[in-house]
Amino acid sequence: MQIYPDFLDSTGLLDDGPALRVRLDRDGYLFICGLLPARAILAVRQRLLAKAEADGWLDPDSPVQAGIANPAAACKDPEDRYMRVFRNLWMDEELHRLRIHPVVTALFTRIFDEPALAHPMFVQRNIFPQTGRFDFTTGSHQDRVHIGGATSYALWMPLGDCPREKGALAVAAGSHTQGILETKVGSGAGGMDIAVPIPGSWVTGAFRAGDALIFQDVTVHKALPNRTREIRMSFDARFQPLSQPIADTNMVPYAGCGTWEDVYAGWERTDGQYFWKDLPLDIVPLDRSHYERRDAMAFEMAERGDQDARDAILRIIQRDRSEEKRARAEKLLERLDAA
Ligand SMILES: O=C(O)CCC(=O)C(=O)O
Repeated sequence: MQIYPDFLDSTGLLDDGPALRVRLDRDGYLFICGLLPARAILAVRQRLLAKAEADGWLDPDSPVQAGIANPAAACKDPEDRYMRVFRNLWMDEELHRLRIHPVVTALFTRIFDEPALAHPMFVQRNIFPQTGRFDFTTGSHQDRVHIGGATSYALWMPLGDCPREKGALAVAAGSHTQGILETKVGSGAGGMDIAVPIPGSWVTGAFRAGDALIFQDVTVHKALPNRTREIRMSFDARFQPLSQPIADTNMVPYAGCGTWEDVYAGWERTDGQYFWKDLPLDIVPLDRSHYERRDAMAFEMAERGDQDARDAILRIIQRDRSEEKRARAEKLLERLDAA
């Protein structure tokens, strides 16, 4: 197995917007230690673990805070049994407040040299341990095809310590200079992996609670496999200069989590709700051509009985706007499952 070098640590540049910008332009990523207080991250981890435990995701014989997975519960986005538990995790109010923490907003404002917009939509991930039967390791991909709009930047943070073997994220430093690369159907998060040789050089590292990885939307990245017994919990949020267009799909809650009213219904406090509502936003439609190409490939693979199409077919069933595509995907899923 190839051992990737550690991230270049940019913590020392934290207060220097122009230097952060130069480094982000050069490498396509920034790694910053202790961006958020560990205690804030661990508090959210505790909240999500309590919910995961209540819904059977954790080993009943281990302490909740250890986050040890119940192997029988292993599941992944967008399966129904994942979504049933995940919804409740994603809606967590303290989790939502992390991406608009004043330290985060100030950092992106320094990087952009103008007010930063945190996308209302963000992702929370729960990666069960890799086994012979189960694997949901994120493959090599770029975010632009999913996020659209103008150039945006991801903030990836594990909810708790995340050594490499727990499925830390890796980025291909310098891979952001070649634009959008050709994709193929993938089985990890996002469902669209890079199909061509990846430019740049892979780097990764061990994260402590509060450490942050920031990367551009065409920087190729992937996760390392989760070889521990724990569920790897993390979140990733997107940021962009406020003056730039944002795709409509970033304005709604995570697919399958209802409306913002549904999300906020269970919150105890209102701070952080609708933080974007008075901002002068330029909302544009998402360029769906990348999804259309992925779906055409997935249909063709599924027709041939290729099980690697299964996750993309599931995504079409759960998330596509076209009834006709959803119906075709349902039939193909039945066939794949019967095979
Ligand atoms: O956490 C993961 O496994 C994937 C994260 C990712 O792909 C992203 O933040 O864009």
